[in-house]
Amino acid sequence: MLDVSQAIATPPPHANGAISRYDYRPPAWLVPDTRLVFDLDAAATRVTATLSVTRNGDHDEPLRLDGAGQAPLAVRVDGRTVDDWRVEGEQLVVPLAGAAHSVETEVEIAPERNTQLMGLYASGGILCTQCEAEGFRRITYFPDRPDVLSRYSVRLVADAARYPILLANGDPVDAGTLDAGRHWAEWNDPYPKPSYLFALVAGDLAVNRGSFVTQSGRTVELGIWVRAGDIDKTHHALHALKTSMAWDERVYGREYDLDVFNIVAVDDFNFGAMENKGLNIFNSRYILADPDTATDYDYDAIAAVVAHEYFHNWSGNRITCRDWFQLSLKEGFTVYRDQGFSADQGSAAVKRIEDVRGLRAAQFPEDAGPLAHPVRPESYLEISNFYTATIYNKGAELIRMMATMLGPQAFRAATDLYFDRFDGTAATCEDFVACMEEASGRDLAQFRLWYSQAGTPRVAASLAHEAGEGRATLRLAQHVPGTPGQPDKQPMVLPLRIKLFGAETGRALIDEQLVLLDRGSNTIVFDGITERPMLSINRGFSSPVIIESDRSAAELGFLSAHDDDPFARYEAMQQLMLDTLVAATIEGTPDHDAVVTAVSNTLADGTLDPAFVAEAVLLPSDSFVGDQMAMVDPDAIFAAREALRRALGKRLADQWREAYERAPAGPYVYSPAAKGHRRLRSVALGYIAASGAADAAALAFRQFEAADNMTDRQGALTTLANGHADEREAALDIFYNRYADNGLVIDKWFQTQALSSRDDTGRQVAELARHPDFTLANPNRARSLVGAYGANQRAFNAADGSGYRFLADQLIALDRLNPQTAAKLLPPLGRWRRFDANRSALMRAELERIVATPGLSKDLFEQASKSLG
Ligand code: B3K
Ligand code: ZN
Repeated sequence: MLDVSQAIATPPPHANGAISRYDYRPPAWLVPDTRLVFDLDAAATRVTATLSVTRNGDHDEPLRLDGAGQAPLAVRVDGRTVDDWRVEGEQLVVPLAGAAHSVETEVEIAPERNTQLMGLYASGGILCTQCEAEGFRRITYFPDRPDVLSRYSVRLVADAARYPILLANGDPVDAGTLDAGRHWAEWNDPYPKPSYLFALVAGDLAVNRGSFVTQSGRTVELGIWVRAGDIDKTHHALHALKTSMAWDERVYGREYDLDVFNIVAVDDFNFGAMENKGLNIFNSRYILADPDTATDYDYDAIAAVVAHEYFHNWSGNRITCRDWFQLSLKEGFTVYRDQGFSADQGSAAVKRIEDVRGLRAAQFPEDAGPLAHPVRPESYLEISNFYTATIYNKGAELIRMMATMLGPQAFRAATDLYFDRFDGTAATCEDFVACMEEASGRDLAQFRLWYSQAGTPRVAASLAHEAGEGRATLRLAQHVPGTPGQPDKQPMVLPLRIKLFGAETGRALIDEQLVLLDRGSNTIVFDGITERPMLSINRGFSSPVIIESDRSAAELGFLSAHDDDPFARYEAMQQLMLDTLVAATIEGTPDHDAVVTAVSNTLADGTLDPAFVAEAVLLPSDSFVGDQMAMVDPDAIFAAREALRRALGKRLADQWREAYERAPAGPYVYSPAAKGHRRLRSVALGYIAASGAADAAALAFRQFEAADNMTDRQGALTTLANGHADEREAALDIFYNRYADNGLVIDKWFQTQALSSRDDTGRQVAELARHPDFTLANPNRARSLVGAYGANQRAFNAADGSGYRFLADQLIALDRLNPQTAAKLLPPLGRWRRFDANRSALMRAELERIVATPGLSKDLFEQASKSLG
């Protein structure tokens, strides 16, 4: 029997200076109530904080308040100025004699000089905040940890002309005017919350208002706040918010709890959005949309992020995290919830394919590289570095596996129990799993390994058939690869949905079964199988694992056309494409026939949803092919993939033309069916161009010019940007000039060029970095060029190391402004172990240069030093 408890309980060694999850101690002082007064000004904002504090337990510890970058101007205890306080490191330490006191501090901060975009900062004339994870300490002194929950009342004072709108968490209480053109507003949030959920916004904003009547009949006032000129681009977000509110009532029984819910969009934001209680603050790219400027992908992402932040009101705000090691408690669960929401808005199959594609693009490489960490990490230097695909997306897969094992009814009972039991508290991942167990009666002891063991499990699956006996034998063996600090792993619990199909008739030989692989290996025998069976495994991607099966190209081709699970169908096609590309890369002898036949069959199947077809016929990305290989040869992978694209383009020329023309004409509509047609059209256009057809550039340019929406326009631009036709420069210029004053669209202009498959992309990226519109100060812009280039496997890995040098130069410069965003862009340099000696030496040299940079942030230091290994 496996000893799981020991594996979980033994603390691993951690680097000096790192914070360990085993160091958790309850807070020495609690803060039941917090009163904040802000005298707002971009250059100098005065913050007065009055904390009612109570001693937590029997101890004589002083009160320790976290701060960062400011100094106390005054400290008062119970209304009297005191001077026996001290500053230790960045903490303010105040000796207190009694069990309860009122502690008041005053500080002055400078929002306009805050380039890190953490704490209180200025974005295009709007003052706004970002506090998760540890930004509140940059605003005022406070026990800045998620398990100190406090009721906040806030007074905002500001110049009425410059900042006519004053917003904070909770419900508005009162407002009024003052002398000298100033005004004030009071906000009160009755729900105790951790400091990371604090928010305020002051600015000249317009609002798109709506309302929502909750299931118990309360009316909630909704507001989407943006610059006046952007109001017309907020309808989709408002609609998504209302849909999310109804969905959470229906699917999880969760009702909203304040009288108002506000969302503010700002242009300078370190990530997607933030779930501050009653006052979400968003990166404008996840709010603003109209058909002319936003793609279908943008529309989908806006709905998903609006839903995600709204769902946090319960999974994150009403129940928060005890400490930051529990981050996936709120993030993994909330991603799972937003995935369910999006699946319900259109095609669940396509949504699942997109989510798995994302997991494989971001999380699998993380799990296989130097920054691998468990869903519940063991230690960190800088918590901002742990907002990762592992915490979010693998975390969501863990919830999904539990939901699969429990079934819908027990899972809902378990989430009800969790929300009920931990409402108003700061909880742990363990608390969540315990609710899953209690509500279902299922033992999840071994399943908990998913929270503590990093690495993507690999499952070898082989199916044998003894025709005479009518017996099929499935052999499964799992292996979890070693990861940094975790060389040896124990077997995990893998729920695998399995089905068998007959190789001759194609009919189902068994009903779908849920197999739990919880040992190193297992053998499952199926009787009554007279026809030769084919294996459909990990249907719906029921476990986030890598399946290594010995299925032939013929079997994969068959499954790609006939499997009754759409994900399995897609997966069979992907496997076939991967096998073909890996063989072509290694052996250089491409055999395209099986893929061409399978793609042809998929295109010809009139019963399929075009959105599904578009996903199924797309080749795996260069980097996903690279991830399958011990040593990545970016040029060979690129050549193999381009050759296969060309073969598909040429040999299926008529079918691509037919698919291209199939989309019904008419003005833009955002609906699942219309999206599917547009998607397939752009994919078909890409294959027509790949075929080398003489009219491809003209066709793309015609689409570019005729488009009444950004999806078609950007689809055409992407195709043109990959080529050398004259239309390329023309389209890029038209696009730039048309959208010169729209930052979000200019981001697309940069990104499309940085992702280009042309030979000279590296040189173009270097030139674009000198373009007057390029700036590292805006995270979206930095990501659109530097981030996109790092994701372009072939261009970034130019053999002369120019890509590596460019990235390191940009990161060093960005780190001085915004360490959090710089650290996020580092991972492409950490792949050095997977490349040839020349490239890996060049990458290491850049990592070493970064680590040796004087004044480097903790954020970038942690990522770069861990990447060196
Ligand atoms: N909770 C925030 C992420 C905060 C990131 C801080 N570095 C948004 C979200 O996950 O919904
Ligand atoms: Zn989240």
